[in-house]
Amino acid sequence: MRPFQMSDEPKGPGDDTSILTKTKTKTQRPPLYKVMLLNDDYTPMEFVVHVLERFFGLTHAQSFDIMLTVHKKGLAVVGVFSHEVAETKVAQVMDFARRHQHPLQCTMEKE
Ligand code: TYC
Repeated sequence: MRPFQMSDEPKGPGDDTSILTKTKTKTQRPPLYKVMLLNDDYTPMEFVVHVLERFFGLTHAQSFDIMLTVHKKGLAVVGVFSHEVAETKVAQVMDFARRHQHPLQCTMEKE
């Protein structure tokens, strides 16, 4: 038997009825959230530095720099996290500040 029949062969442009499809798999990245610290007139600077070291794993120098940025500019991004981690950080900071009776505010915002 012959390897193919004449009727199997494409005879000209557009005659090949086969359809090529390509599946492009899009990797979904989870949305990220900025966690921000807000300035106020009452929370002691050392307390803010301590919060940054304790809950964000920053060094003393990094924490001091961020605290000063918040103090001068009104707010600063402390870190960028998944929704769940950002929510936990905000809750930890707000709870810690409240327990020490400081008005420190921490918020999150979609990046
Ligand atoms: N402004 C405060 C002070 O002068 C210090 C401060 C810094 C407070 C950062 C909040 O997020 C803050 N004692």
